[in-house]
Amino acid sequence: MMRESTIQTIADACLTARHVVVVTGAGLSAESGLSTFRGPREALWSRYDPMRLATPEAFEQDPALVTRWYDWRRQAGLQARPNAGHLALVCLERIVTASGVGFTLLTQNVDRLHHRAGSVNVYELHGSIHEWRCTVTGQSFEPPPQPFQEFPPRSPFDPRGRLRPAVVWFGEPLPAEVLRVAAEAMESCDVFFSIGTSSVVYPAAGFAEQVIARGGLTIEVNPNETPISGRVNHAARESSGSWLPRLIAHISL
Ligand code: BJW
Repeated sequence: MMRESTIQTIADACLTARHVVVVTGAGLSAESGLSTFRGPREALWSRYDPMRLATPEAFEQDPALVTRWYDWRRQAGLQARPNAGHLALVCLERIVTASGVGFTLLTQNVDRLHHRAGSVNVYELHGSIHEWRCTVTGQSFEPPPQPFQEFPPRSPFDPRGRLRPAVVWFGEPLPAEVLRVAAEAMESCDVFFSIGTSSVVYPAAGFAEQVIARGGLTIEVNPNETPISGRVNHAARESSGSWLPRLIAHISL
């Protein structure tokens, strides 16, 4: 468990920083009951083959399977509630911005739990599972919460169209505006948190290295080791739902 004095150092750095940037991954939502992608227990893809489900090729080959899986995850997301980690990040944003420090939250998660918790300056790197897009017109919308009745769902925009989740699959570009915000954030960031991500999927996996190269303070929160663990200044081998509230207690003191 990370020492209180180390957490105090990190808390002080947040209040004197120019720009605090947080990158989150599926581990942050694990304590809301949502499965992670990789990792020892309950990982989504230990039961399903990712290459069959999260690529444009998989959707082309078996759109029924892919959309059924995403609708199942959409339902799970709708029933989940933000956990102590999400709420602590809301507090962090409020406290640092009140002190005149910039704050940007870049999430790889598609579950919208940061928004529902109350985070404001949050950007979705990999889209949202709550938005679905027409394969013909490219228009997207938020479907009603009830499960779809057919797979793949019919598009309301064009009779020839089907719906796919507006998420970013392997080999697809991230939203241009979000990439621009992320690039700017990396340029000005002097305190960087990597929370609940295995740090293997790019471009997010490369963010920590950019901050390290510029001499910023880097912190990882993850019960397990990742490729960046040995590179960051501080690695908290703890769950985000327990470590982040400890950070807030030190900032609020
Ligand atoms: C806890 C916890 C607790 C558990 N508390 N922690 C450079 C080098 C090599 C390859 C590439 C590269 N650049 C691009 C690539 C290719 C590719 C890539 O990265 N491949 C790698 C696998 C090698 N990247 C892409 O294709 C990206 N696109 C792109 O770069 O486009 C360029 C382009 C430009 C122009 C034209 C065309 C293309 C797109 C990547 C999209 C990723 N999509 C997915 C699916 C999204 C939809 C969905 O949700 O289904 O995103 S894949 C999946 O992985 C999902 C996640 O967001 C992402 C990351 O996973 P994450 O969040 O890290 O979760 P896990 O499960 O891996 O880890 C959870 C962690 O939590 C674990 O470490 C646990 O220990 C921990 N944990 N409990 C704290 N309580």
